[in-house]
Amino acid sequence: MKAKNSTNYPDRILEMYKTMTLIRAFEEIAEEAFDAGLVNGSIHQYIGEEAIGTAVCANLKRSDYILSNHRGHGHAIAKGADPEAMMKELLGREGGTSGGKGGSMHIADFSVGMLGANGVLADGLTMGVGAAQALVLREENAIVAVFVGDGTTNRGPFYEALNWAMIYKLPILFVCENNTYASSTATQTVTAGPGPVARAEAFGMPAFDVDGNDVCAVDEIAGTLIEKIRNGHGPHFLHARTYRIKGHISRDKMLYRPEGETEAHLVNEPLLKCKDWMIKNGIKQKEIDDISSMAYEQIKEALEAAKNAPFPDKTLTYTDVQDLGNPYLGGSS
Ligand SMILES: Cc1ncc(C[n+]2csc(CCOP(=O)(O)OP(=O)(O)O)c2C)c(N)n1
Ligand SMILES: [Mg+2]
Repeated sequence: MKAKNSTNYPDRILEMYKTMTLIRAFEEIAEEAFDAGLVNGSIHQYIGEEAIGTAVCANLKRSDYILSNHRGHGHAIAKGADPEAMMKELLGREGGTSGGKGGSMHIADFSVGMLGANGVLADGLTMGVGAAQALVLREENAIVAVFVGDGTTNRGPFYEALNWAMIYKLPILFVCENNTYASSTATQTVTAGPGPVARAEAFGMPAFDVDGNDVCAVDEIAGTLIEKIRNGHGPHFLHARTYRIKGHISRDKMLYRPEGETEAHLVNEPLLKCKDWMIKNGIKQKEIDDISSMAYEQIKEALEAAKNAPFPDKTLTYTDVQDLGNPYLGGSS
């Protein structure tokens, strides 16, 4: 691992390590809550992929926007969403980021520019393009980053989004998180051609590849690309190689994986890599351990607060639902 410049390192690495640890703690404790029957639906954990969301968002401003996907907890935390409100959302409680009515795949916090997680693969891409188009029309000086899984690059909207973004030269960064799998399928076995970078380049989009487990490497390339986007150079594409350490959803026993594969990847996982870097660069073990304890403490408290929060009042069932009516069926338009 190599840090991009010496000016504010290692403070910057420590900050990113804090965020990564908070995400890890959130995902592990969310799984405990799920196993205890406190979470409806399913949860898709970001364990092993923390460096990507963390380092990309470290280069964004609060006034910038992100669009996420079904594996969105890490993106939300990295963009500054409140983990306690997120935990309440997972448990369907009052005070959740979406009032406790959306759950894991509908976490959004507009106050920090997190425009939403999303259960429909690739919809974040097209919505991200819409958001970037809106920024241009409103002459707002901000950019959008969209996170997309490797498997999702085989869906049609991926191509529509890249095409539109290039045609209108929109201020958007596409971040492909290649965690090797799409549910139970090894993505490479269902993906023609050389991969996502070549696909983005086919649209004339500058596209780059990075070790997604190396928070410094992601920080450096994301910083460069985001600056280019801010300076009016249009869409860019970042392909981050990583590995989904856990199952597709928390219940997934991963019977489709070759024996020993997960273990082989653990030596490369981003928190471990970052810890190695910090030790080699003079940060004391105690400081690292304290960051970790504080993160787990914070998330445990978030879970307690969520457990103690009431469910949303049933009179709110039909609020926050977009229903503009259908003029042809007698509704208002
Ligand atoms: C349009 C659509 N098709 C299928 C699914 C079911 N599904 C949810 S996640 C997933 C795999 C996604 O893989 P990838 O894009 O690599 O993201 P990852 O889960 O690895 O982060 C599938 C097929 C869905 N949610 N939406
Ligand atoms: Mg994947």
